Amino acid sequence: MEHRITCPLCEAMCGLRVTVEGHTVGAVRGNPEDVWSRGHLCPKGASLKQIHEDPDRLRLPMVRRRDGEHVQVSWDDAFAEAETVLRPVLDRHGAGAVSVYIGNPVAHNLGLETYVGALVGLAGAAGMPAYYTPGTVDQWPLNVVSALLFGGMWNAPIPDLDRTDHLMMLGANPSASQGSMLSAPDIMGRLAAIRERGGTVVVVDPRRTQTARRATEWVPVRPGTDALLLFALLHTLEERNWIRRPRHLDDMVAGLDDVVALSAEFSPERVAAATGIAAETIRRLAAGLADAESPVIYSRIGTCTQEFGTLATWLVFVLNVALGSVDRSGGAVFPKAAVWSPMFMKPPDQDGPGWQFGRFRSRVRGAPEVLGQFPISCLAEEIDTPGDGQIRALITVAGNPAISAPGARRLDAALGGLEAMISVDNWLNETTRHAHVILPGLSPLERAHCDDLYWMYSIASCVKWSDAVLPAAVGRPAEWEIMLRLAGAVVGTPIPEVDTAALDDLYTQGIVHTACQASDTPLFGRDPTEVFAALRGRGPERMIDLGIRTGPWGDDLGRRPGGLTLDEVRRHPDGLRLGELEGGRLSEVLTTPSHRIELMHPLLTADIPRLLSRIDRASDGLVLTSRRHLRSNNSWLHNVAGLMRGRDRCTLLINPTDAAHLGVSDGRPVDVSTTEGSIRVPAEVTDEMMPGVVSLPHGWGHGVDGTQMSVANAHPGVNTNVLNPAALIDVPSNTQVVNGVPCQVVPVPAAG
Ligand SMILES: Nc1nc2c(c(=O)[nH]1)N[C@H]1C(S)=C(S)[C@@H](COP(=O)(O)OP(=O)(O)OC[C@H]3O[C@@H](n4cnc5c(=O)[nH]c(N)nc54)[C@H](O)[C@@H]3O)O[C@H]1N2
Ligand SMILES: Nc1nc2c(c(=O)[nH]1)N[C@H]1C(S)=C(S)[C@@H](COP(=O)(O)OP(=O)(O)OC[C@H]3O[C@@H](n4cnc5c(=O)[nH]c(N)nc54)[C@H](O)[C@@H]3O)O[C@H]1N2
Ligand code: SF4
Ligand SMILES: [Mo]
Repeated sequence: MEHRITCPLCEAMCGLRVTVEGHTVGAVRGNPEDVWSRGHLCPKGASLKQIHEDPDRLRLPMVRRRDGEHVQVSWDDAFAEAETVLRPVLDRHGAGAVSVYIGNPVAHNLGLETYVGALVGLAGAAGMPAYYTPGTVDQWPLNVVSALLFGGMWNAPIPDLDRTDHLMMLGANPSASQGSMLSAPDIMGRLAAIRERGGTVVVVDPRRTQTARRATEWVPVRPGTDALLLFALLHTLEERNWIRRPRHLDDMVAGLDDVVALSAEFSPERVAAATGIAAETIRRLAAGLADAESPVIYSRIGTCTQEFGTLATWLVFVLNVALGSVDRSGGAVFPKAAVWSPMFMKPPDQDGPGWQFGRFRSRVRGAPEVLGQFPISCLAEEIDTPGDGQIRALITVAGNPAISAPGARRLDAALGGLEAMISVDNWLNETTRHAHVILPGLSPLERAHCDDLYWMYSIASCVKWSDAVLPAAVGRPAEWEIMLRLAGAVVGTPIPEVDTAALDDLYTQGIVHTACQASDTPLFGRDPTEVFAALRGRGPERMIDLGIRTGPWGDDLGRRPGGLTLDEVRRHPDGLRLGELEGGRLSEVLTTPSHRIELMHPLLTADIPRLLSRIDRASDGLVLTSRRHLRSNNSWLHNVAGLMRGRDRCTLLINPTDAAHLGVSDGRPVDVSTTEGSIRVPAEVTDEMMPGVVSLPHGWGHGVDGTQMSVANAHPGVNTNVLNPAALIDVPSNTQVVNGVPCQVVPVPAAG
């Protein structure tokens, strides 16, 4: 039997065909009929069978015995044990001593994505001070800039890849990542198509990645200085009178002249030394953008997780405005998501017309919150620093912060000291080894899937629903039910006694209620009782039914007969393609107070002096950056043997000039150190790195005691976040700096 599903492993959302004989998975192939991806597939998607069959993947919960060893137990015993460890903390200290860490796979997991909100929502209402996510080692600058400029933190235009004639890309390597905050199947094919139709692709990156190799031009940039480059581009556009002020943006933009005025200080000559890019190159890049019919600039993690991530991300959108490209075909266009998600609502605690920042501070370092979050590196100190409000219990949900958070050593130690730790996770790994109880979810082939968030960043309007390929074992709870159980526990019900069906109704009613009162939702003004009664099913299916039916093609809960419902979407296993990326949507998508794109904000301008002081700063010497690989997924696909074949990927990339200068030889170990820590790793000498910059992949550092990852542990690699300092932050957004970190590299003398 053949199933048609959507791959839940990355933002490309490829359609797959999975054959099954009995309960055994046969082949996994790209689905050529999928309306969205037309057959595209990468090695990760092809390994879903191996992920499912991984003998190390947990099928039963585990509890940690006194001697530290984890043993398998029944679900009843696991829930009882979770209650036993969690309740005393709640009784003694209340929810103020509890926190939650929400990891990356949550965004690709229907049940977790729709129900993790129940856990953090109820825990927050009960007094949990903050929850943590890898957002602050990822896209938080984009969220901040989206909120300020466009009104919603998940509301931003994406490059119209299929129509642009000039794409400038900074800090992104889709040849590995397959696209991020930009969903486009076969993104490399689309970049090639830009060049085939006579267009230009410019890649700004300290590393000549596979993406850069296939571009028209690679521009090596000194890490952390993109904001200087972007300001100098704006400066040049102004100087040459190349700023475009098209009619469609006339009344829709506020503050362009003010930002242009700020760019006066950033001439190409002035930023050349700091960025490592010659003034004439900057002027030529500006001319390339100005000459293009439909230029667009896109940036991603390399320009977020750096010293000036917020300013760089802001300036990308400023330039897209200055080039007249925003909301215009071929430029930076707002996708029209077919599925509405409650995530898109402004959080109810942000009740004013604008966005508030710094409404509360972290206990230990006094970090101001940004969009409700502290830097991820605060988690360790909040756990290991005694006092009122100390975190004593942690729930991790599909996350591996022991590897993914900067200052990783301290966090690893802190996790070991928790009074209660519960992990909802499918493997016994570097983080979950500290958990008193591990509650595993189903494999990607055992659960239904439907994306919501990523359609907000997609190059076409589609909707797809995937039923589970294989049945789950009898009695296994779904992850959304686990979320409800833990949520119920935090507000007082013993975990085994939580009535998940009743709590599901309450939670869904709560969301409906809030959405009916929020002016930025399609439910605004409607009767919540009526809305709830119109929904079908329960759990995540009901949530997605709500999202589809209130989306632009939905049946508006019965008011638009013939419109989409989840039932209708299910009848189309190859998906529904509803519309293409189109400009002309600005007035519909902006939710800023002025109903314009607001380019200026004190949070942004307050950071300009810090950027100016970067211009004349003496060289940082050698700096460390991060990278990804096509055959990994952050920290958790190293247990798939098929993806681990080939040579060691956890190496320090270093330019031949630096290597010669430091006495580093290819393939030989080096000691890398920073103010935070040091590690030993093999060097890979390659001119794909610009001089002065080294690169390590993130997500490694396996082989730790007490883990059950036989393949990963045989190829452990080292954890780059042992090196990335907890205290290095992009100030306005609370984002950790993992690109441009000063480091020393010393060759390890050969033994004997
Ligand atoms: N130095 C440096 N650090 C970085 C980055 C970097 O570029 N450089 N990148 C950052 C970024 S962008 C991110 S997103 C983070 C990632 O940070 P995390 O989200 O903390 O880490 P992941 O490696 O994605 O961990 C995924 C976890 O989910 C579990 N898991 C996998 N599938 C499932 C499932 O279906 N259900 C459940 N319950 N669990 C599951 C895995 O076992 C693993 O424990 O790392 C960040 N850290
Ligand atoms: N196969 C695979 N796919 C993934 C993931 C994975 O681990 N493996 N992770 C997923 C996740 S969670 C995310 S967030 C996305 C991220 O997706 P991308 O943003 O495309 O991330 P990377 O592939 O890490 O590319 C970042 C690039 O930034 C460059 N860079 C570093 N510092 C700077 C700088 O200061 N300036 C500039 N201009 N460039 C810099 C790096 O050299 C690198 O080439 O990928 C997702 N997709
Ligand atoms: S590109 Fe992403 S969605 Fe497509 S098969 Fe690979 S991992 Fe899955
Ligand atoms: Mo990420």
